[in-house]
Amino acid sequence: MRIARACVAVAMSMGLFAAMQFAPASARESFTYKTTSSASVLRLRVWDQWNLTGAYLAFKGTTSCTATTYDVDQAKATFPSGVSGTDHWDWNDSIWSASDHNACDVKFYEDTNYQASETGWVNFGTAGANVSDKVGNAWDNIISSLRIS
Ligand SMILES: [Ca+2]
Ligand SMILES: [Ca+2]
Ligand SMILES: [Ca+2]
Repeated sequence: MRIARACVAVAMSMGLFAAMQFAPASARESFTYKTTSSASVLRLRVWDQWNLTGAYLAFKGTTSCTATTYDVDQAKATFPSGVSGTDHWDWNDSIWSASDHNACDVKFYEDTNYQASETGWVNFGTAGANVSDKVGNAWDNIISSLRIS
């Protein structure tokens, strides 16, 4: 009986492993945040995988960012989470890469509502980069809010 149970447990764990191997790269959904409904100027994209892959959050405004960073152009105090069908996603602590556009840079925060540690202003450029390459891998899977300027 013990052996049979062990076999079932092994079979189940192998099945789970196989399911993980063939699961889509990301169970998250992509979102676009606009300062107004007509906003079309891309300012920032953040991704849930390395090298600008997976699902993304996009941020758009009606203008490019202003040249100065003290006047913040756009911000997000919390990231989305939820359920869609059988997928559960949570963007909190999930950003791995980013690109910024139209004169924008970004500042990341460890906690929601711009709390705890912050990165300072980072220029990812339109080609983008991994967060770990710009500010160190301590910032992988930790970002919970951001500002764009
Ligand atoms: Ca930039
Ligand atoms: Ca966090
Ligand atoms: Ca600005």
